[in-house]
Amino acid sequence: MKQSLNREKKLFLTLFLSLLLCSLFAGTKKNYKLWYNKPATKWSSEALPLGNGALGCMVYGGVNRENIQFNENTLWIGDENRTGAYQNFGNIYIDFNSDKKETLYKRELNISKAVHTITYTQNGVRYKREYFISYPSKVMVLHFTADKPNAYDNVKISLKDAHKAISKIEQKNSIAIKGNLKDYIFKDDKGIGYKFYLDYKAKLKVITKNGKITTNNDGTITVSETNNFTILLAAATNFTNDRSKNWRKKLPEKEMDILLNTASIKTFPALKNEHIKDYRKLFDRFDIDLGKTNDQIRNQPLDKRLHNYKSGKKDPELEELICQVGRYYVISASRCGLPSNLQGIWNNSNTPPWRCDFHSDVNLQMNYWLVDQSNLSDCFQPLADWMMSIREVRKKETYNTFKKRGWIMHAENGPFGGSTWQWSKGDSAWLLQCLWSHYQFTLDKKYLEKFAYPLMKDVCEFWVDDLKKLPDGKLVSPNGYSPEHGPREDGVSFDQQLIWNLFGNFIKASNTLGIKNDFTAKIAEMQKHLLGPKIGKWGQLQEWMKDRDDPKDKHRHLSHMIAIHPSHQISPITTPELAKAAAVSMVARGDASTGWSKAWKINIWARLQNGNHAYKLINEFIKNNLYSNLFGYHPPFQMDCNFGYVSGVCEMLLQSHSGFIQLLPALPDVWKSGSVKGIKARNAFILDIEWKDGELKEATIFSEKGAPCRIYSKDELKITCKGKKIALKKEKENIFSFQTKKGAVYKITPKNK
Ligand code: FUC
Repeated sequence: MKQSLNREKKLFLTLFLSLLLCSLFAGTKKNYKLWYNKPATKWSSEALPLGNGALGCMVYGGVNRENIQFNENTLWIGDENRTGAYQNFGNIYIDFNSDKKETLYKRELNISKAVHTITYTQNGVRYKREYFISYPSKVMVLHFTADKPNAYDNVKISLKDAHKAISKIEQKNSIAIKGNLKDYIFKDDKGIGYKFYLDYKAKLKVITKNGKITTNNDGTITVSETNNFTILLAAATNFTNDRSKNWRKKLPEKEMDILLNTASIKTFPALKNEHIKDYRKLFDRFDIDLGKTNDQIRNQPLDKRLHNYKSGKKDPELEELICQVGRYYVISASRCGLPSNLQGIWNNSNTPPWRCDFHSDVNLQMNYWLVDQSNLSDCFQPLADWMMSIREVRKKETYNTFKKRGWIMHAENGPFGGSTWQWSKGDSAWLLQCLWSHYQFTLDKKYLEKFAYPLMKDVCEFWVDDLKKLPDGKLVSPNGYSPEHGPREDGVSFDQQLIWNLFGNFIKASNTLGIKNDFTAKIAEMQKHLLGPKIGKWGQLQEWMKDRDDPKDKHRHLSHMIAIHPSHQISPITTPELAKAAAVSMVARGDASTGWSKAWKINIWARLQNGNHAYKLINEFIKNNLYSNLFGYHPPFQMDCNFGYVSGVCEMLLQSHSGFIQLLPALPDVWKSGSVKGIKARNAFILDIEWKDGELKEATIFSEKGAPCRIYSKDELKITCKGKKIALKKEKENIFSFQTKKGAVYKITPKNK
């Protein structure tokens, strides 16, 4: 009796405490979840991704057999002459020695914590699996528990290599696969084998508190008589992004053992807390609220929710979730090593579509548009590192082919600078637009000096040597190509707009670094003479120097729109006539297209300040270009569109490309009231913006570096800092400015409210 009273007291206390906690955190951070009530059967559309930037995996969540396919982001074939292909690493299989039917199955990826959970009941036992890939501990962690003793018996764990290396037992509780890609004959489209091969190794370690571990002759491990075991996995190659070392270092086998041993000494809760704390430092910086979804729709599994959305049901929280999932992919795929490729870091094939490469005629750039905007600047560095590492390879091929200084690339690129398929002359300038933009968001001068500036200078040199003077004195790119579209000829808008952008940014960068010399003067002069954007016979923005655009052309590439997004040569505020022409071209191209093209269109319509058109594309993208695991598709699966969607949403809520900030420039009617917190603007500002009934309610600006702030607004605004009114300087019609202090927060409200 006394015992049961005590139990009741305890129960009451627990309930009270959890209610208290719920009310404390209600309305603060949300737990974004992707959940389903059946295991995945298809890799690209159903399995769910985890990653720490280097290691990635896709989880199927099968009940009697778990399948975890994994990658390491440097496992590539290729060389300095050819793109090569990103490779599958292998699979972990766990056979549970049970074929009973399960009930109450749920698999759930919590992207607020980057933890994947699977729960089910089988034979009266409640089972739970928790998986994550830790950035601080650099290992994959798979943890298995059950609520009855000895619930796991005769569970067989295997590690299978995707290149046929034999699985071997090491140290009585570990399985390793180790190989060199030369053992695997890879031939490209022309039947030519690759000469450059990397060594690789993956190793998993099994730990159990109270169970038995036995090793088997076939290189597998069996776990028995326990209700608690953990699998840890580390994987690496001998790749290093250093050409002077022939791209190779020693295979870090010892380091892998140290990682596995260190992690195995920590308890599972300690490993998990360390991982969540680290992940949330990045993820929690940005929050978005686009409206409320009704409970009935929200409480459905995600596949059903997507189905409902397709049938026309409103689900603003799903639109929000797709934003956050894009950020989740960035944190999982771009924290170290190589940049995000066409599939982030996830790939289950040795001959993946488009080699899973660094496609530079729009796709790689799109992967990085959202990074600074959505407050993940720390995840940008892999792109800058890769650009730096391939520099000399690119210079060599460019010189051998064109006898010009500097460097350009073809559209398909690998980690060793091998670049194939079509020459796409504007691509390197386009990537440098991303690198310059990263400086603008962070004002990190050391980065500018070390990475962006020297690379910008290289590519400026190419164009100084390559540009051709027309009889009227205009400078054009000779024999250019509008990706992947039209004839090769002089003065294509793609090249012209990118060179204008590169030259202008180079001048700004030189001024920032206090560099003034003959070369900077030459670039400034040449920029003035570049052939600029032209309006053609049907009022369109011309894609080519010749007025040859076909109004029926529906091509997915929108290369003549770079001036609007991501560049700023054209905007409705600064160049309204050209912006109108761009809208004419965009209407003619239509809305239907591949995933990434639609995502780019969201960004372009946002820049054209047409929120309702941008939203139309958001709606169509969700309906037509997302698998039920939220991977975007071209088709096939291609992650650029997931990333482009997020930057599109950011562009609808905040723009800062033309030297001033504009709040809510393209708010669609459907997002009546809402907020975004932690969105970044150029000049190192972090903003919270709240709107109500389609209008700005309040915003705050946090100034990271104390830069001057310019704001564009048709309505008069009141700006205060710690309650004190800030005097604003009117610079031009609708543009006013004030000097910020480093670390200060400024509150903005409409004056008449
Ligand atoms: C570009 C696009 C294709 C595809 C490929 C990976 O070449 O034109 O549609 O997305 O990249």
